[in-house]
Amino acid sequence: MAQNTVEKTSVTLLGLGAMGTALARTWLAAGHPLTVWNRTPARAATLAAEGARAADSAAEAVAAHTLVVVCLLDDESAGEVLADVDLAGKDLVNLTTSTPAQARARAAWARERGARYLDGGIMAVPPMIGVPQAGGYVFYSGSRELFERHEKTLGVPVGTTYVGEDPGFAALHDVALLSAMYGMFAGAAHAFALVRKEDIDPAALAPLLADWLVAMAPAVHGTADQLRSGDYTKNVVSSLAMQVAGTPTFLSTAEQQGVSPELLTPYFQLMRRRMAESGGEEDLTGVIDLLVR
Ligand code: FVH
Repeated sequence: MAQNTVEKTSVTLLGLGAMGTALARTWLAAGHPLTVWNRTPARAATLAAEGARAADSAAEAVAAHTLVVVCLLDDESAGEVLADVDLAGKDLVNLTTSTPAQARARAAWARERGARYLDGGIMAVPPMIGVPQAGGYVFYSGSRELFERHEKTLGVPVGTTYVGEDPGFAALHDVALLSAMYGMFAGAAHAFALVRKEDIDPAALAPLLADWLVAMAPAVHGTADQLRSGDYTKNVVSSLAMQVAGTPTFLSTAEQQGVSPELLTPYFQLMRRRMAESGGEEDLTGVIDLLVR
């Protein structure tokens, strides 16, 4: 029988929370030698039973392999865990959620300690890890060379999307997409609130809502096109004037349904301000310029 002689890159993983554990299992399943460390040792023991090597300290885990992946709660915990660890010559991949400024500072910090650095922003929840059809991926930024060297290994748990040499860009893309997600959740919360006291099954509204959000989502391409051209009247489908004229309907409906308008009003106020400043012929894109300080 033919032997599989392709050597799999060894991985050190620090942090075995819900996400770290999910990542670890995919590397183990794919045959990558894996050394793990976690502050609470029981979590490392569970993975040791599944084939990982559990190190007694973060320093011991980092010493084991060149590729070191960190998936901790936040930048502060990453700083604490790595504080006294020798990182010289290591390829440090930090999947801990950070701000762009934290990621840039952590990249400089790693460089000072002799490590190469890649930052990652995970666009997935743990059940999506190891399930390619779930559509999750990780944004990476920092050294392109480092990304390309480890792309295959990093792509084992979930897809990879490289967004540039600036180490802060992965975090920035991560937070940008998640911010849009919260806007969507806010809108959905308002929609469910509107029907809450009626004889309307939320389970019947849900697919209508989901389909509508999916149908509207491609509008972002038009927004991007207008931002690039600087012409916010380009290919306008629903003018700002028309949309501002519609806002009383939304506010009155909320009032009639006994629903607070507090999720809607900030956006409506921005729409009105923009219309007052630049007229109503353009699209909603001008609101973006009001947000940028
Ligand atoms: N889980 C999710 O849905 C999201 C999806 C998107 C990406 N995030 C980010 O991933 C990072 C890790 O998240 P997680 O889900 O693994 O988080 P937890 O299950 O809470 O595990 C946290 C791990 O961090 C360890 N830890 C926390 N503080 C310290 C510290 N001061 N020193 C050392 N380790 C620390 C914790 O250890 P323990 O509590 O088991 O001892 C866990 O290993 C995160 O950035 C998300 O934003 C997840």
